[in-house]
Amino acid sequence: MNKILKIQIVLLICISSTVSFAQENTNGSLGNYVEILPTDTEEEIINKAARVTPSAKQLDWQKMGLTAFLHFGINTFSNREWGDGKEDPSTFNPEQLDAEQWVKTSKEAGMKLIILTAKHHDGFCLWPSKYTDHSVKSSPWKNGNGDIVKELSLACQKYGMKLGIYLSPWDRNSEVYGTDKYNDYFVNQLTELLTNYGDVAEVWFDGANGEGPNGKKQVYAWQRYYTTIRKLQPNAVIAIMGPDVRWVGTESGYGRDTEWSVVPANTQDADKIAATSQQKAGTFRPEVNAMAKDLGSREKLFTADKLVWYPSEVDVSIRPGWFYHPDQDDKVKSVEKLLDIYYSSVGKNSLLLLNIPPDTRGLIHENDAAILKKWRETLDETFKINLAKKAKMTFEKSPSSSNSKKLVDGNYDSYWQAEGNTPVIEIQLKGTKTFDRLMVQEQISIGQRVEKFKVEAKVDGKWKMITEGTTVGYKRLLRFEEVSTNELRLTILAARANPAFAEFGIYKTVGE
Ligand code: FUL
Repeated sequence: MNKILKIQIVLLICISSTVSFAQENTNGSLGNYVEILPTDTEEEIINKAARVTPSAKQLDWQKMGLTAFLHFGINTFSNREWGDGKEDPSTFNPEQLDAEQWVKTSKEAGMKLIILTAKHHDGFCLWPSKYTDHSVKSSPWKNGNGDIVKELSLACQKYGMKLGIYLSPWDRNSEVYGTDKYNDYFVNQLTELLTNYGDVAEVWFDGANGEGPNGKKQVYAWQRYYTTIRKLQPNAVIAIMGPDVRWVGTESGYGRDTEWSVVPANTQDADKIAATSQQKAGTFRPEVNAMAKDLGSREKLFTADKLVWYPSEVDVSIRPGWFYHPDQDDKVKSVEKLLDIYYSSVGKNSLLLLNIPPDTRGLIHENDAAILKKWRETLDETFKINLAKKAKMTFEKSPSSSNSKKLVDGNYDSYWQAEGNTPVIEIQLKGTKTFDRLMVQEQISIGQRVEKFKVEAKVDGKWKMITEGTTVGYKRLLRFEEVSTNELRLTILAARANPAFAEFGIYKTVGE
């Protein structure tokens, strides 16, 4: 290599490393994990926690807000929740299967990604895997020439929807389950799914781990699975039994009031997640509630040796079961229930993964589709107009900040950052407004910081508290009695560092 070229390369490396160093320092972020040193004081730990931020793929994932789950497979035809792996593939025949209907229905409901159960615990594969005959290729559907993962991926590409894959680690059909060979089998299947179907944005591993053929349990090669995914789909998040997205801990649809996305790293331990996951089959499972009350409080962080950004995903089914059962056609959750779930998941710093199971025809049932449509219309009506859009904001304790427009511009990326930890934002509305919903979003690329806040409205010349809360995170939605005022204020009562806000809104419900 000639000298000039060498110097140029060295210079280029220097420039690019300065650029990334400078970028990291501009907003103070430490990346999506940080080590805690034995010498760190409590104050230093909190300061570090406030500067742990999502990776680029975690941020993209969070911004989706709403995603769809499709539980579909041999269980749809045997009318069961958990198959035993002995099902006859000849029973699988969704004659009217229409992946475009799945995608259109989900898209109209506001979902940005669809996760398909490519293989559930029964081991039956919805794609013609080279590594087993227990798949669509042994079924009468399309004379064994069909591929549901392919149909879904094409439909997703057509309608601008992202694709996610659920591949059950627990496999009750595979003969090699319970041996090392199963890890090869699993990696081979992962490789097929992540190579042949375009971009995959989420890989979902549930925690159920049951018996093998001889009562054996599988020792899963998690790191090997993760390496395969990172190599084949570097932009995919790995959820639940994985390092990027955390199961909220319940299948009820209701997240925590206090939801921290920064938690001790041992929250990611596979054994711990598996222990709290579902252990029995069944459609009504109130026992599936392993939601620890507190994961990320100061006390939890003080005893950690590493902190990670590990955001919460709330998964729930629109029906009592994860799979379609005809006797549940009249048990589809109501619009009111789904609204309550929305406020209690998306509105509490989580992402909502809503299951809509296709039926034996291979279609999302009319009842589910009708409810989803009404639910979306109601949400759109409520959040159509931000009544604070033309407000004038003043920032007490941060007098030099003036750009209040950034909080109401509908653009998450622009934000206002306080100078101190406990700013007060006064909001002068343009005339008197009546509202009963409030939204506030932290700019999480700076960090999740708010620990406690309250909102007051001036009514008859006096400040009256209308709502309060603890964490904000990516998005906090609050519901309260309708109030009319032309002046309100948001007070941050406690925070881990000076918070940054991306958006603020007040709304009046219509038809809720
Ligand atoms: C669990 C599974 O056992 C259920 O059948 C369902 O797939 C749920 C989403 O995950 O671990």
